[in-house]
Amino acid sequence: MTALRYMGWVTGFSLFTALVSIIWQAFLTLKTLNRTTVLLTGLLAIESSLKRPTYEPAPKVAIGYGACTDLQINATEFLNRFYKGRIPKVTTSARDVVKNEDELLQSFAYYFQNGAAAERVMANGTLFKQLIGYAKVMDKERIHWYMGGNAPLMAVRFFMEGAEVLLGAHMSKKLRPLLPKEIRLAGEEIPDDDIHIILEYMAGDTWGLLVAPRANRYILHSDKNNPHIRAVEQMTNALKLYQPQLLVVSGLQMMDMFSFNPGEREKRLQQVKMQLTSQPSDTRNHFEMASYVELKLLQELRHFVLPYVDSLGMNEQELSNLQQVLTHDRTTLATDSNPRIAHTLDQMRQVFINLLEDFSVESRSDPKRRKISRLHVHTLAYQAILTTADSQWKNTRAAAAKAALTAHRYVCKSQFINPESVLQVLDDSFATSMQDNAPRMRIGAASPVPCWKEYIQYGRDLQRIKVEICVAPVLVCRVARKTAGAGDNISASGLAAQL
Ligand SMILES: *[C@@H]1O[C@H](CO)[C@@H](O)[C@H](O)[C@H]1NC(C)=O
Ligand SMILES: *[C@@H]1O[C@H](CO)[C@@H](O)[C@H](O)[C@H]1NC(C)=O
Ligand SMILES: CC(=O)N[C@H]1CO[C@H](CO)[C@@H](O)[C@@H]1O
Repeated sequence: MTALRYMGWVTGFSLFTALVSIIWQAFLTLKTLNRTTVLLTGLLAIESSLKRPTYEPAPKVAIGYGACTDLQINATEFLNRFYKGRIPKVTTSARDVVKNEDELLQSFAYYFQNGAAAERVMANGTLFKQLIGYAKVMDKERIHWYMGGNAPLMAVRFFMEGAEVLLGAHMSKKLRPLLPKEIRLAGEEIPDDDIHIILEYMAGDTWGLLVAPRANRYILHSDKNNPHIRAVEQMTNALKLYQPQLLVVSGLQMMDMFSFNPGEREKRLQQVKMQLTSQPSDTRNHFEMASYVELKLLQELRHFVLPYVDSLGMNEQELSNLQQVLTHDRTTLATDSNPRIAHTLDQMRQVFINLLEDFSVESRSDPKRRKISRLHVHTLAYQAILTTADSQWKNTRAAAAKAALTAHRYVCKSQFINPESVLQVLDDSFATSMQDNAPRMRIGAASPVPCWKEYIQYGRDLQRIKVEICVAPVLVCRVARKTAGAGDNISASGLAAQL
């Protein structure tokens, strides 16, 4: 009897604790939901400030170079079907170039388990065709064909933001109709476009014992056209008449050394330099970074491209890589896919300083050099934009907000943002540097996109430059639908807001 009563008491108690815990959970969920709604409302309000008055002419933008067809496949489904049981044991080394199946599987495994974005050259044409053949026998609904290439994707985004657009690219008859007809093309018609195989995975997708820590993609290409950036000359000609406010250079990561005879690549980059230096000073030049693995190519970019641009766009890995090249003349492989804001900001300052120092040393001998005035870094969790204070770049805060909203809309594949589909990644506040006593900024209802001004010192004689930095939280999509190409949309929407 007493035992029964005792049991009843225990059940009652556990029922009570269960109830409390449910209510507590609900309270926490509500609190997060509430915070998301607050941030979303704030970001949307800032975005709406960007509406261009109708009497203002549309900004003119030009973008090079190249185009391709993207073949998007579910990575784990593809590998489990065609490479079942062939998961490599040692996955500690990453490869720049992939020549056979074993190297492909090793290289993929490395990035997959780090959740890091990768773009690799397939130096084996036979294997590349074979992979496309495999993809074609998969269910039609399981594979997707898109227009690809940094330049066309950014071009469409600029067009959607109301800009007038000139694109420098050779394209086939099949690809051209996928581009809005209002976008002007400088380039020729070619019989076949290059294809890029995009292996996409979500956080938690598994291949054997490997688990992806976050959503990302692994891209393989074996391009015949894009490495030679053949549209450069036509574009340089078209630019003489077109005279854009913004010239964007992208797609140079396709210039892998296997596509060139010695010395040939430099000649092509010389053409890019000529295009950049022949722009009047009121045309702003932007370079969109990408995943670069070859140190020599990065060194060539430092010589032919970086000195002649005003602005750079990149993700967190590209930032680390660029910083390593500028300060230590070496490259890094996969880095932390979710770096702290303080760390990213310090790297941005370092890159900014390095570029300013290069400028102050060499601008006397080369009057065409440009002084960097804008850096945009996009990560999964936030957008950070640094601009020289009082420069031509306007709306830095709104540009960061716009980029953050674009990131969510793109990855969730939805224009409408539902607070319930959002994962909160950032805390309520962050340090602005890893240095001791660095000021902290709050992200909240009062300031969904914190901005501040600070001085950056550079050079031996410690010159100072005033910059503005804005950080916008990304409302991270819970269920990523598409990650390849997100960077192009994000960078272009940020740039469009600043013209
Ligand atoms: C290229 O790939 C094919 C098909 O997988 C393979 O038979 C061949 O050995 C590879 N070539 C090289 C040089 O690895
Ligand atoms: C790929 O397919 C598997 C199931 O076959 C699924 O669990 C996984 O989430 C899918 N990944 C992507 C990126 O769609
Ligand atoms: C969310 C978003 O803006 N996505 C766009 C990215 O760019 C492509 C074109 O390149 C558009 O089709 C998407 O709608």
